[in-house]
Amino acid sequence: MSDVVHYARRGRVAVISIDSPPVNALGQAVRQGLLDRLAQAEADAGVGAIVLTGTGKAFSAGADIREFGKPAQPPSLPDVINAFETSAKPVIAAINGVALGGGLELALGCHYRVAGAFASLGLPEVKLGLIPGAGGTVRLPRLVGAKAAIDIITAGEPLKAPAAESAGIIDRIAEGDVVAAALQLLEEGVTGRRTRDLAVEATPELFAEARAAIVKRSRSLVSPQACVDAIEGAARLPFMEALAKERGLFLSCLASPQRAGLIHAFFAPREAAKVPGIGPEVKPRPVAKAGVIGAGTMGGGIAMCFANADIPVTLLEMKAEALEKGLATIRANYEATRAKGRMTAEEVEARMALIRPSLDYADLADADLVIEAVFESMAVKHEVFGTLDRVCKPGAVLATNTSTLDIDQIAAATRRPQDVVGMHFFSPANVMKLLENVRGKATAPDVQATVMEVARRIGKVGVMVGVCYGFVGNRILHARNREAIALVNEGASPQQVDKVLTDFGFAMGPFATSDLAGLDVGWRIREERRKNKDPDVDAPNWLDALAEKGRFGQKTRAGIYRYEAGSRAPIPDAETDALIAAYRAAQGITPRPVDEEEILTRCMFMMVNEGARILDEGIAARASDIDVVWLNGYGFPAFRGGPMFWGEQYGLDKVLAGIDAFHARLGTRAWRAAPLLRRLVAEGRGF
Ligand code: 3H9
Repeated sequence: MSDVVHYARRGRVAVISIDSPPVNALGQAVRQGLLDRLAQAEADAGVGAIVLTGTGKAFSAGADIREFGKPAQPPSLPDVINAFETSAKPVIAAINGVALGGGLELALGCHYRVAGAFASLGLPEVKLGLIPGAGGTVRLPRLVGAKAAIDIITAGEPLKAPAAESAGIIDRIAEGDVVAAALQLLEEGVTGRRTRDLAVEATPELFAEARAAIVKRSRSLVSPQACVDAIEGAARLPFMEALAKERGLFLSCLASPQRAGLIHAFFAPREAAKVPGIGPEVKPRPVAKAGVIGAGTMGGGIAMCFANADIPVTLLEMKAEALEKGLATIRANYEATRAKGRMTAEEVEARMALIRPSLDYADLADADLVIEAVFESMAVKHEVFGTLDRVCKPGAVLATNTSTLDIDQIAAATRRPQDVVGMHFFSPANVMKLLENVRGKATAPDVQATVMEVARRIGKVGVMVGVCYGFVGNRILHARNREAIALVNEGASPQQVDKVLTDFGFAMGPFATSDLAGLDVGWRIREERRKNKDPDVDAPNWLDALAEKGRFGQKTRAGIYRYEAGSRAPIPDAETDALIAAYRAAQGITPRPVDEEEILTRCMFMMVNEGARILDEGIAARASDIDVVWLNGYGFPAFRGGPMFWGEQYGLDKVLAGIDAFHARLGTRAWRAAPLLRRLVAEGRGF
């Protein structure tokens, strides 16, 4: 008999419980166990009713995602759920924790549902490029109506128990023990009531409206439309036919590359959390109090991350005026959230109270972690870290938010380089998910464990990387942007390049992104590097010419594009075209038509090639870590899985052949193939 599904008798009630840690996923053994235990309960003449529950934190997180893409093993989940629904004995789902995907579908097949107050319930399949495939699109509309079902299923966001109760998904919230509440319901004399027997409420225009809304929201994705198709099937077809239609749509989504990309995007951050060489025996240092130096946009955003996670944080500035300005910005951000109804006035005050303003380094003496977010200059960083070394308590983690400077050089300003680490947040820090943690040569293992743990606590996706110029994210960004500029130099327009990349799925193209970030930033850095006779810096080009004219991007309403007052929509501009034309003429370039295929492959191959170098140098531990950086920090389309995953799907041999061809044609240093890529292709392996 199954050891992942247990059977116990409570008087005349059989309690079937799923016990498959960590999340009670419904893999083959669990599915078989469920059927066996149901048969046992049905055969047991002393049993009058059945309660189905989960052991541990979860009721069930749904289908075992690791089984997708492998040959299907019977029994199928829809068959298991149908068996529970058609049982002659009343079946109550006692939802003790998360009930997601197939887990919720299983509960929907039960005759009644009781949930713990902290349970969360949802059908998140759409986030994995799927639709609910075990009756969710057919049973949920019967309980909540087609409109609400479309909203819940196409958003994929879980509902807390109270919301699930008011929507009609669950019958009751348990005050205490959820199995006891299910037994209580049975004592009240409930009998079998099947979801399949209910009708679906839907208006005729609902489905067309839903499809149109989805096109606006997520035009590149296949599965949200398939969800609507399946729910429409539920409204129009008899129950069993609707189930068959759902199954067909589920299987076609399962076979899609979008599903593969999104499931990679699901597992990759969980892998990234396991830093090679930092096993579970390395305990993170406790962080009860944090400090942030610099109350600018970055520092203020970082301080908010800590306050949001209920961790008191000291925010240090050198001048009272800058401190007040920083605090006012933080308050304004919280007030904006409150205005949207997502925070109460009390919560705003509670968060503000967690941020302790200071003008004195001595106030950082008791901080467990200090993050510096001051001006990007090695001299300034040295001064800050020298001071931190004097004032901070022994064992405090000293972190820098630098995006360009060498962590090892910064650490050299202290007598405790083992405590120094990079924590590279992305702007706006309180919003962006990525936290690129950077280990220096001397960074202690428990300091690395600490910053990964802090990432988790403040709700970020943490990735550990090594030291190099730009680390993982910006290094690939620079390589990709340099190629985008080269394409324009040769004859493409900025809007053409941007369109190819937004059609690929990026939220914004490289040039629109540069306008958002500000052209002045890169221009000043390049000017500085040119002054210092840096051999790697490019000669001045049309982007420098734009910046020289004061066209800094969105903030000056003109950059590569121009912007109408109050709008962020980029409008192509003749002045930019003229500067590009002048640059081409000065360089003796005759512009040529550049097609979409060339734009896409040159940008993408460049990313894969730079990623392969990063991997070979050990800057990233795994290809999927590079994907995590780009998925969470740079708006890479999740359904494509990240640049390295995309490269593998495209075929590394084809990527290499393309790189070699570009090298033969364009001859630049950047187009030399990464040795790792060549090795892998020769060995017929992937990353
Ligand atoms: C589906 O149900 C299809 C059906 O409609 C139709 C079928 C026919 N499978 O996230 P955590 C692993 S599609 C396999 O760190 P938390 C996870 O990788 C499914 N493994 O914990 C990790 O492993 P490791 C729809 C899974 O507490 C460990 O469990 N369901 C699954 O922060 C702990 O996970 C979903 O999309 C799974 N389903 O969050 C739910 N789920 O330790 C996906 C988790 O080796 N899951 N793992 O790194 C979640 O959203 C979160 O994991 C959950 C727990 C909220 C449950």
